[in-house]
Order: sequence, then structure tokens, then C-alpha cells
Amino acid sequence: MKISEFFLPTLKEAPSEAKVISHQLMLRSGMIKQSSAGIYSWLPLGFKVLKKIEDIIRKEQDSIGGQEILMPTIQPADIWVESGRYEDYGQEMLRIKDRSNRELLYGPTNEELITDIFRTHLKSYKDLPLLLYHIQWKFRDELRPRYGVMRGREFLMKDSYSFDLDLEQSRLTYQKNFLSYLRIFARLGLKALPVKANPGPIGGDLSHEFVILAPNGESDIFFDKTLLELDPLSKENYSDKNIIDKAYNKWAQCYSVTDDIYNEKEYNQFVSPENRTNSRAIEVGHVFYFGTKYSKSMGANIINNKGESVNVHMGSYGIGVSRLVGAIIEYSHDDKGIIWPINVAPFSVGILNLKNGDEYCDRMSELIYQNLLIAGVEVLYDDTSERAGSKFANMDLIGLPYQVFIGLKSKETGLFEIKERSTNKRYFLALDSLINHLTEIFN
Ligand code: 5CA
Repeated sequence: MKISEFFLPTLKEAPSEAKVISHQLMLRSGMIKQSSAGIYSWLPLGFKVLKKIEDIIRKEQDSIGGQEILMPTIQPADIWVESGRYEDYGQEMLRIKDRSNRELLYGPTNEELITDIFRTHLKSYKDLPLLLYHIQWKFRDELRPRYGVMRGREFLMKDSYSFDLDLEQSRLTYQKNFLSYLRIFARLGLKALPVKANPGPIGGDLSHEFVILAPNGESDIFFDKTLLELDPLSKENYSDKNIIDKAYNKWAQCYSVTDDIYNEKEYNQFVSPENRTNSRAIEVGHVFYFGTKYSKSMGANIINNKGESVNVHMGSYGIGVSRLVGAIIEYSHDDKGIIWPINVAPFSVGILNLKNGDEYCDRMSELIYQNLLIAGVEVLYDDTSERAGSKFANMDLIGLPYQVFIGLKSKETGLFEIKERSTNKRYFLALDSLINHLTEIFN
């Protein structure tokens, strides 16, 4: 993509309503545009990141046997009356009436809808286990939408729902999803910690939040520092029940809790003084085991291998996809702008033509651009006639992992400067090595 043709409405200054750095940087780099409180349009740069995050999540969910579906945003109210949650959700739920006066709502989550699908089509223990997920917009009429996309009213969530025969199978599924979440966040370039949490309106007796440590987080967590040293990408074989159990326990046995269930006395037996710590944190995911809460109230039964009709055991597993865009920026930026982790960067490489209009600079910039495109590298080429200084600032702001500079010096030396955004490391390469080098990093 050439910047001269790209819709990239960057701003010099962040609008004053943006209080946290991620919100400021998202507005300045033209990723989003607010349409009303807590509701945003995603512009090309922001939308690319959103799609990259989705893809990473999708691959991981598929690898543990998840099957993707798509449920609607608008749901009928009657299934929520059946589950008993229609009143509980209070003013957070956006209630709608259609022209025939039927009560509908914009879904804040999908336990009811998925339970309705399950009870219609699945009847036997032979159909289990089943893990269905979708990536869909949700609406919660938050009292205080704030921090840009991090606490929106309309937001994108990946939500999975699991169905199992009994408690034992269901716990195993919970553990598999828990481990899968650790891998997802690691692939997104984040160090996420699992934290025991309050299940809130979703219900159940077992739940973990996945958080990243950040000063602008809305939660407070207390945890054992050894958690920071565990490896989320360990290569154990997760098809074996005992190995899953062991890997899960390694994490789950480390003390970590959100402040609303924190118990000082318990924290001080369990954790030695040198390992105690607490931090602000951003909740990026939340997993729940709630057993038969919905299957009981909504009559989602299966016939077990003894011929008895029993309530199916369920869990749900959410990731805040749109929140993650803000959370990643909170986690990875400097005073010049965003520093995208490689896997979610909207483009991998930025090309800066520092002397637009000069025959050599134009020709070499175009050549490098075309060669990288052919090699399958995602490139954004700044071919505008802006001053070099403003091109530097703009590229740093939008945070692509690598920058390549083509200027008059290259004409003398035949070398092109490369800058690594995250480390600020700079080095020079000739044309062929430059193309090979960048192609190797990204393929
Ligand atoms: N049904 C369950 C899991 S599938 C559920 O709704 N869980 S949740 O309420 O914890 O939401 C899942 C994730 O969505 C949260 O971890 C958070 O990352 C994200 N999320 C929740 N509320 C918002 C919001 N107002 N704005 C942006 N993201 C949000």
C-alpha cells in the first residue's frame, strides 16, 4: 500500500477526551473514529490489526477442536426469560422492540442462544465433547464507557461454548481452553497471567481472568511472582489427559487473584514474602465453568451411555478482541508512538522515500516496495512529498516493526538503512540482502 493512496487520517494532537495512551495513539494514528460514546468505526489501519488478532485466535481455537459458527447480534428476549437472566442484566442490556412489538435485545453474551442451538440439535453423549465459538459484536450499555475501545459499549468478542457429558470431562475442556488462552496471548506478543476471578453474571464456581499488567488497567491483582517465569508456549503434548492436568496445575496452583476476591490472610500462607506482588491489570480474557446452570433452566439434555437423560455440562470462554487492540498498545509503546508486536502489526515494513521527486530515490523506493510485495511481505510505502522529519514521526507513530530509509546517501553507498522499531537498532544493507533479510523475518 502506498500512503498517497491509503486512507490514513493521522492527527498531530490527540483529542482531549482521550485519557489513556492507547486511546490517544489509536486516534492519532487514524485507526478508529468515535461514532457515539463507546461506539467506534474501525478505519483501515485499525481494522487490519483487528483482523490479525482474530486470525491468531481462530487458528488456536481450531487447533483444540473448536468449530467456528456465527450467531446474530440481535437475540429474542424469551430465551433470556427462560434462563432467568432477562431481569438480572438490568440497564446494561439494550432492549429493542420490532414492528410487531416482539421483544428483542442486542446480545451482551451468548450462553442462551448457544444453549438453544444445542438443545435443538444434539441429543446423545456420542455428540460430545463439542466446542463452538464465534467472533461477533456485543453490546453492553456500560455506565462509564471509557479508555476508547478498552471499555466500549459495542465491542468485538470471541466467545466459545463447551458441552460435555459430566464434570470430569468438562473440567478437562476448561483446562484445554485455559492452556490455549496462554498460547493465544503469547502469540499476540503479550505476557498474560491467569488470575482466579469472580464469575459475576455469567455464573458458576470456577473462573479465571487473563490479564496483562499495565498501569492503566481497571483491575487490581495480587499474585505470586513465580507466575511471571512460567512458559506459556511449552511444547507438551496436550492430547494426553494427564499432561493437560499437569500443565494446567502448574499455572493454576500459583496464587493469583483479582482484588474483589483477594484474601490477605490466604495470600500471606500461600506466598512467601519475596514473591508477593500486586499490580494494575487489563482483563483481556475470561473463562468460566458453570456446569448445568443454563442446561438445567433451558432443558438442554443428552442421553448418557446408561440411557438416562442428563443436563449437559457447559463452560464459556471469552476474549475481548477489540479491547486487545488497545491493550496491546498500552503494553507496547514509547513516547513516539505504537510498537506493534510482529504478529499483529498492520504492515510489517514501512518504506520511507526521503527525497520524493529525486529520480534515484523514487526508482529504488519503488523497486524495494515491489520486491517486498512479491516476496509476500506486507509493506506500507511513504511515497508522499512530506518533509523527512514528518515521515519519521508518522512511521514511529503507527509503529510498524521495520522501517527502510531511501535517501541521497544510498545513492553514494548503495546501502539502505533499516531501523527496528522496538529496539531502535539501525543497520545498513545492500538491495538484495535487504530483501532477503526482511523476507526471512516475515515468512
Ligand atoms: N460469555 C462470557 C465468556 S464467552 C463473557 O461474556 N465473558 S466476559 O463478560 O468476561 O467478557 C469476555 C471479555 O470481553 C472480557 O474478558 C473482556 O476482555 C471483554 N469485554 C467485556 N466487556 C467489555 C467492554 N465493555 N469493552 C470491551 N471489551 C469488553
